[in-house]
Amino acid sequence: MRTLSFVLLALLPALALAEPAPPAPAPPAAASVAQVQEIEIQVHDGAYHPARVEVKAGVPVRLRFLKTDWDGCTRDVVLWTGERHTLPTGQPVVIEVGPLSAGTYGFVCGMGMVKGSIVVAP
Ligand SMILES: [Cu+2]
Repeated sequence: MRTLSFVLLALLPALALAEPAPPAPAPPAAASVAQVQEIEIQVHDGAYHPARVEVKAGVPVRLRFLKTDWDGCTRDVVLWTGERHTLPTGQPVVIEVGPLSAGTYGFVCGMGMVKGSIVVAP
């Protein structure tokens, strides 16, 4: 019996090593089907967090603004297109921007005081 225990103990490390390797990670989805760059921007304390986001050109962009304070200054956000959205506290506002070409696109609060930008890399 002593010999058998010894053999089992001796085999344990070998058994652990013999575990099958984890499966290889799946390859990336074919041809970026329905790919969207979703960016969450939190709005509080008189600023956008983050105030500067980076995305890739040509891939649709979805902005998700979430205002978490009651400050009136950032109640509205105005996009570079002039489009204005009201941000109710605690309720995400999703804006489908679509694909952008390379460049920098700004957004501001309703008074043009608080600024944020989307930097689109080629
Ligand atoms: Cu403001």
